[in-house]
Amino acid sequence: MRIEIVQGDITEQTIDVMVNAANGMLMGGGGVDGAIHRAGGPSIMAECRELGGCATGDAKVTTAGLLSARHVVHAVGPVWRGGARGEPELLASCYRRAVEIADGLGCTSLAFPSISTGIYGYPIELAAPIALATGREAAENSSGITLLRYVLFSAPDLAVYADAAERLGISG
Ligand code: AR6
Repeated sequence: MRIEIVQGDITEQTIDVMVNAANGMLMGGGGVDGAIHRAGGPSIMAECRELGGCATGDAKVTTAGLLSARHVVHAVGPVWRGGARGEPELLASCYRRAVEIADGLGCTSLAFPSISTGIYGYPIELAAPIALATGREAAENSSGITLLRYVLFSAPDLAVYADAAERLGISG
């Protein structure tokens, strides 16, 4: 199992499963969600409308439209409310569910954005170790996941993830 930490636009990745940082309505929005729906085209939203929303900490799957992926897994991260409202568990659950869903579909690779650390305000220094450790654990418990790629939009965000990876003994 390989873990990659890269800087870039997640919509430009070629991967089995592209993970979206969605909201509970699955109705699109700004940030990475807006970028995925823009680049993927309207078929993804048409499928999202049929899913009936998604609970925080969970994820649901659609096809990937025009993206270079087989599926988009729409994960709903927690809004940061100070950290004592279950945010760490809910964030971990997003990464776990995304890996489980991908594995269940027979996929082997996932690309993640930094869920909840944009509009939802989760401090990235706290989110990065959860994203990396939970993803790694879920992949190790999976039957066939061989690659997790964390795609960070900015150089400072990349540095935070690289630092967290080093602390966790993950070599990029
Ligand atoms: N590729 C990779 N990362 C990106 C991209 C991109 N194209 N665009 C933004 N990011 P956010 P959240 C980074 O706000 O905090 C939406 O409206 C961004 O810099 O996209 O989970 C949804 O509909 C940040 O580091 O997601 C929800 O309502 C990270 O992606 C809400 O935002 C996540 O930022 C979800 O908020």
